[in-house]
Amino acid sequence: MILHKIETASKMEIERLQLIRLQETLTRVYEKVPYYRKKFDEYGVKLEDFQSIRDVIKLPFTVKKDLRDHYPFGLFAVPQSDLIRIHASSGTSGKPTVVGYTKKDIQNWADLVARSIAMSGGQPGEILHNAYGYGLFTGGLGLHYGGETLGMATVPVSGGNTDRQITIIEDFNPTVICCTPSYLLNIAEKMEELGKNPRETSLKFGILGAEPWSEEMRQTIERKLNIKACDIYGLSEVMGPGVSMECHEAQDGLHIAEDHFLVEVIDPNTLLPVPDGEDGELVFTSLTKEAFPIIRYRSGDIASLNRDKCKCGRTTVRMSRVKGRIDDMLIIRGINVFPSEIEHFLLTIKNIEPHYQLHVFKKGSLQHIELQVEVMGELFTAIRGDMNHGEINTLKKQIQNLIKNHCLITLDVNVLQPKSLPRSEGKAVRIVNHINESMQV
Ligand code: DLL
Repeated sequence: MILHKIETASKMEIERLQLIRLQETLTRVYEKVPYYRKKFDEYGVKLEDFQSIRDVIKLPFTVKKDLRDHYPFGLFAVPQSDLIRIHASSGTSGKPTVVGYTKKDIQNWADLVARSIAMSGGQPGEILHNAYGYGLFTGGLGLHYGGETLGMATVPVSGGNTDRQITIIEDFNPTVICCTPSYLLNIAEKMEELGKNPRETSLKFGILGAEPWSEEMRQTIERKLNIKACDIYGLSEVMGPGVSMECHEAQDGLHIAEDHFLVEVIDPNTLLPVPDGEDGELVFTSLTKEAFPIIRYRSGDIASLNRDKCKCGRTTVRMSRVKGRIDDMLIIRGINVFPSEIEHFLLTIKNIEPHYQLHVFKKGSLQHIELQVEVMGELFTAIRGDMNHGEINTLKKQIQNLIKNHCLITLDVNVLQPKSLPRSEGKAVRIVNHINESMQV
C-alpha cells in the first residue's frame, strides 16, 4: 500500500500544518484579491485573529454567485501570466464558473489525484482507462495528470463512443477505470449487448464519482463488473476530483486531503456548524492554492464527517458519500428527499434495472413526482403478456410502498421496458422538471 506521510499523521500534526497554510492563504487573498479584502474589512476580519483552525468560522462564506459576479478572472490571486490552465464548469444557468491554476497548483492537484488513485487500488506500472470527459470539465485532465504522476500508463479515452471504450478495455487490459458510475453501467450494458461478459475484463478497480450514487448502486456495479468500486469526490471551484477519495480497503467514507483543504459541515439554514456524524452542507477552504484560493466555499453538497481512524490506517477525516446537492433535493409535501435516497431503496427490489429518473409534473393544482424505472427484459415481456397487468401493478405497488415506508413520500411509478431511459456518458440526469418553477411540491 502506498501511503503519503500526511495521510497517517496525528491530528495535531495535521492541524498545525493546516493553521500555517490557512494563515498563508488568508494573507494571500487579502493582499491579492480585492473582493476578499473588501469582504474581510466589512466583516472586521483581522489576520492576527487566526491562531487556531477553529477560527475559520470567523470568516465570511463564499458562494457560487460570488464566482459568477466576478466572471471570468475577478477572484484570481495571481497575474494572468502565472496561469498555466483554466477550467470552467457549465452550471445550469447564467455564466459558468471559471477556475485557474498555476504550475504549482497543477502539481499539487496531480499529486493529490495520484494519492486518490493509489487509495482506490491503482498501482504504478498498470494501465488506467480514463473515461471522464476531457475539456473544460475537470474530470478528464484531473484524473489524467494523477494517473501519470502515479506512474500508470494513462489512456485518455474521454467519455462517449462506448463501442470504442470496450475495444480499448479488451485490447489494452487496464486494471483501473475512471468515469461516472452511471457511465460505467452504460459500458457494462453495451458489453452485454455485444455478447461479452463485463465480469471477465482485466478491470479490478473503478474510480467513480462526479455524481451522487448509493451503496446499492456500488453493489450493483461491483457485481456486474467484478471490480471494487470506490467513490471519488471533488468540485471545480475547490480544485476538481481528488478533494476526497474512498480507500478500497474499507470503502467506508472518503478521506479528505486535509493538507490541502479545510472542511466544515454547516446547517444550510442556520449556517452554524453541525456535529460530526450529522448531515449538513460541506464547506471548503483551500490551503495551498495559488491562482484561485477559495475561502469557506459553500459546496451545496450534503454529507457528514467521521474523524475516527480508518481501518486502512489513514487518519485524515472522512466524509460520507454525498447524498446530493441542495438544489436537487425534492420537497414533497414538506418531506425532503434526495434522488440517491430513492435509489438506495429502489435497487433492493428484485427485477429492477439500475436505470431511473424522477419526473416532476403538475396535475391540476397539485404537483407530483413520477418515478420512471426500467425492469429486467424477461420480466417485462412476461408482464406485457399478462392481460390484466397483475404483475406490473404488483411491482409498482411494491416500489411505491417501499419508498413510502422509508422516504415517507408517495410517488407515481412508471415501469418501463429495458433501455427506454436515456443513458449517460457523464453525469446522469436524475431529475427532469416539467414545470418551470422551483422543485417545491
Ligand atoms: O464533478 C469533479 C469530479 C470529476 C469529481 C471527476 C469526481 C470525479 P464539477 O463538475 O465542478 O466537478 O461538479 C462538482 O459534482 O459539487 C457535487 O455536487 C458533484 N459530485 C462530484 N463528485 C461527487 C461524488 C466534478 N463522488 C459537483 N458524489 C459537486 C456525489 C459528486 N456528488
